[in-house]
This record gives sequence, C-alpha cells and structure tokens, in this order.
Amino acid sequence: MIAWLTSTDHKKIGIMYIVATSFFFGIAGILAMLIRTQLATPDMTFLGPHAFDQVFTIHGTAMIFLFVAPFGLGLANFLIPLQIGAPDMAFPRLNATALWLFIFGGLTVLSGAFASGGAASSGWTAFAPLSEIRISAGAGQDLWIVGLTMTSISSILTALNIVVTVFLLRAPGMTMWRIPIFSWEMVATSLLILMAFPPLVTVFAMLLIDRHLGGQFFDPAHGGNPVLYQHLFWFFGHPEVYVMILPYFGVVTEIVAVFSRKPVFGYVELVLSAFAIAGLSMGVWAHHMFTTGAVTNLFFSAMSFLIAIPTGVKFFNWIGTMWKGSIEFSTPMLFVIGFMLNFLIGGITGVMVASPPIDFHAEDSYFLVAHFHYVLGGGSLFAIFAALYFWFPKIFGVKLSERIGKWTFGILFAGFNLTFFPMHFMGIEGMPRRVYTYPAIEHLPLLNALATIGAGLMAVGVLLFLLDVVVSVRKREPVGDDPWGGYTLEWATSSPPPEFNFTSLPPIHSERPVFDLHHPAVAAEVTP
Ligand code: HEM
Ligand SMILES: [Cu+2]
Repeated sequence: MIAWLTSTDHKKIGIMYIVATSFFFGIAGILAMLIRTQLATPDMTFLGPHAFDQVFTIHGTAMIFLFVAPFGLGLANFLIPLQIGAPDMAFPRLNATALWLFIFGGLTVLSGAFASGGAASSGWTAFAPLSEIRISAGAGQDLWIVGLTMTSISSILTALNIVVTVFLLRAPGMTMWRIPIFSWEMVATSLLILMAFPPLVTVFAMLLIDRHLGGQFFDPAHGGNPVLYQHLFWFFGHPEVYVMILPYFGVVTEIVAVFSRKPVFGYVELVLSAFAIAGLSMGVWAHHMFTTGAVTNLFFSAMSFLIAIPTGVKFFNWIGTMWKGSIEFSTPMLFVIGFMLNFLIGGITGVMVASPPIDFHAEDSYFLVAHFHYVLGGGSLFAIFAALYFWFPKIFGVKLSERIGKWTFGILFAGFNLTFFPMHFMGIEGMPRRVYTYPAIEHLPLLNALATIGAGLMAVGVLLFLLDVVVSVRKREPVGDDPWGGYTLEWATSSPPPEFNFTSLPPIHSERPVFDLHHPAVAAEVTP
C-alpha cells in the first residue's frame, strides 16, 4: 500500500490514474442516472430544481475534468515510456505530484456536495455572472474553482512531462517518424494543454477575485463584462474538446491496425493531421459564442469547418487501414468500430452547429446535448473501453473475457444510441438543456422515456464490464506477453512489465518493431 502511495513508477502512476478516473466516472454515471430518472416522464418531482442543477453540473464536470481528459493522461503515463522504449517518464517525481494534485483536486470538487447550499450548480462552464457570489453564494462554487485549478495545474505538469519524455527519452533507433501514433497524439494533446490550460487557471483566478476580493471582471451589475469570461473560458474550452479526443484517435489508430493485420495506412498523414487539428482548434473558440453577437461569426464558422478536413483524413486512413485487411472482430476492435460509427454522427452534427444559422436554433437545446454526447460518450468513452480491453493484459497480466466483452459492447452500443439519438429530436422540438422538467407536449414524453431506458441499458453494460473485471482477475488465466500480436514496443516486454520496463529491446526499424521482430520475412519486404 505505502509502496503504491509513494511510487514514482510511471506504470503504478498510470494504474492509479485509471483507478481514480474510473471512480470519478462511477460518480458521474450515477449522477447521469439521477438526471435521466428525473427526466423520465413530464412533470416529475424526483429531484427539485436546485438539486437538479447541482447534479448536472457535477455530472458534466466530473465526466470532462475528472474522467475523459485525465484518463487519456493516465493511459499515456502507462504507455508512453513502454512505447518509446524508455525506463520511465522524464520527471518521475513531478509525475507523482501531478497524480496526487489531480486526485485531491477531484475530491475537492466533489466535497462541495457537503457544503451549505450544496455543490456548484452553474454548469460545467460556470458562466459568469451565474457563478458570481451575488447569484452562487455557496462554498460549493469555491470548492469547484479551487479543485479544478488543482486538476488544471496537474494536467499542465503532466503535459510538460509527456513532451519532454517523447522528445528526449526514445530508445536508440526510434526516430521521430517511428514514434507510435498513440504517443504522437499525446504530444499534440500535451501541446494543446500547455496552450489552453493557463488561460483556464487565469479565468478561475479572476472569478475568485470577483467572488471574494471585490473584483469586477465579469459581473455586469458592477460594470464587468461576462463576454470576457466566455472568451477566456472557451479559449480553453474548445482545445479541451480535442484534449478529450486526440488521445482516443491514437487508441483507435493502434487498435485498428493490429486487428486488421496491416500496417497503419498513412502514418505520416495521421501524425500531421493530429497537429493540424491541434493547431486549428486554437482558433475556433468563439463558435461557442455565435449567439452572443459579440464575435465575427463568419470567421469562426469558417475555421470550424476547416477542422473537418484533418478529421476526415483520419477517417480515411482508418478505413484505408481496414481495407482488404483480415479483420478480427475482437472486443477492442468492436469498440473501435462503435467509436467510428458514433463519432461520425457526432462529427456531422458538429459541422451542422458550426454553421451559425443552424446554431441559432440548436444552441442550448437538447440537440447540442446529443451532439456532444456522441463525440464524448459514443466517441471517447467507447475508445476508453477499447483501450481497457486491449491493454488490460499488458497492464494487469490478465485478459478480459471475450464473451462477456462482446455482450458489454452490444449492450453499451444499443444503450448509448437509444439514450442519445432521441435527444436530437427533443432539441428540434424545442426542449432546452439544463431544465429539470418539461411539459407533455409534442413527442417529448416518448423521446425522454426512450432516453431513460437507454441510460438504464448503459448502466447494465457498465456493470457487466465490472463483472468481467472481477471474474477475469479471479480466474487469472495466464496470458502471454503479446496476446493480440501487437505492433509497438510495449508488447516486447513481459505482462505486466518489470520495473524499468525492458531487459532488452528489439531492433527498431519501423513504427512497429514488435511486428518486425515476429514477422522478419514481411518486415524485410515492407521496410527497405
Ligand atoms: C453514461 C451515460 C450518460 C448519460 C445518461 C448522460 C446524460 C446527461 C444528461 C441528461 C445531461 C443534461 C443535459 C442538460 O440538461 O444540459 C448531461 C449533461 C452533460 N453530460 Fe452527460 N451523460 C452521460 C455520459 C456523459 C459522458 C461520457 C460525458 C463525457 C464527457 C458527459 C458529459 C456531459 C456534459 C459536459 C454535460 C453538460 C453539463 C452542463 O450542462 O454543465 N456525459 N448528460
Ligand atoms: Cu468548440
């Protein structure tokens, strides 16, 4: 126990991230079920309006800041040194510091539930003046701000660590163009964090000054400007969206290649598109502000459309990788295919709301809720499951059950679409987001009932996954070091890997050294 709490080993730290983020996912998931219970039928009285506000605020906050984004960093912690053939991260103690800052920051946010007045209730965006002391007086909002400042600083430290590690600690032979795609995507993610999180910490500081030190940055009642809050917040907020998707583009790319039994199609394009997406995403923040009338909609709309191009490149390359491959529909691959289908829908509605005339209708409606859940839930969350199934044997030395895994996938996929597809229509029929109840008009009762049933199915899927973990860990069926026929260096060492990772390294002549090692004849043909 003490060995874990004081560890600076990147693998232990990675595992602790995975455990901590899973805990926060559990909390956020329970809150999601509370939301869907309240919204199951019209005029429900299960949660009152104030409780509802807290519940959706902490749900969104935990999903974004405490689960989807930091899970990627945790996975990176485990994988990057292994993938590039290094013994650890560049700054192991900084790494441990970041982990504990994250955990205590997350707990600080949650502790708001015990404050008088309850947890923060101004949404995951904490828009001013709603989050100002005049309207949100409780300490819950302060704990939210302080807690997220801690997790933000944690992310900045980890991002620094990742960039330095990938640039300086690669094994001999691993040139820049042989770095595995996941590690590349994490470099792009880290650069985004380094650019986007300092403004977030700044806006939090300004909000605290407003709340407690008599500042007047954002409250129009005292001459402040709430649009300034939105600029600073979204200057962080849009890049954050990519912090929550680029790692999973990496996960998907690696898994698709392994289970298509082909090299990644368009390796260089995949790397460049990650940086194109990262770069462009710094210039689109005001598409969250079309309806404020305070920004140049034409510019931000055009920039947002441009992002579809490098994203399309990724889809093209994934399909190219699968093309004529001998595809094996293992559980990780199923989750990856689910990711692609769901993310495609979220991507299409994303392009729609990047168009101001459509956004004026969709803004703050359930259409938007459907859009971002398709990207984050159907996309990132499915990739997280894919990653867990794929790397579980490496991390814990135990393989999860393929039989339960396929059921888990089927139930989650059906449940997800049943929950969120109807939300497009709720939005079109005018149901605003962040409302705690709605009248029995149009098709709202039917659509909401479907969504709640779907959410129940998703809960079953998650429980089934937990069951799978428990059963598989109990059984402890031994797996080899490389159960899937993996490509990258993590599959060259034992499962789980020893301290400092490698006793010897295979020669590195391409971006898939372990494949080359096991199939020398093919490697000789493909690599000059
Ligand atoms: C697991 C099943 C999930 C269900 C049933 C669910 C359901 C909901 C519902 C009903 C809302 C309220 C919408 C509103 O009133 O604006 C909501 C908000 C939200 N959800 Fe989820 N959600 C789920 C998973 C996720 C995931 C995986 C993420 C990933 C990041 C996420 C992020 C958010 C965010 C950011 C909000 C907005 C909160 C706010 O308005 O401040 N949710 N969710
Ligand atoms: Cu955006």
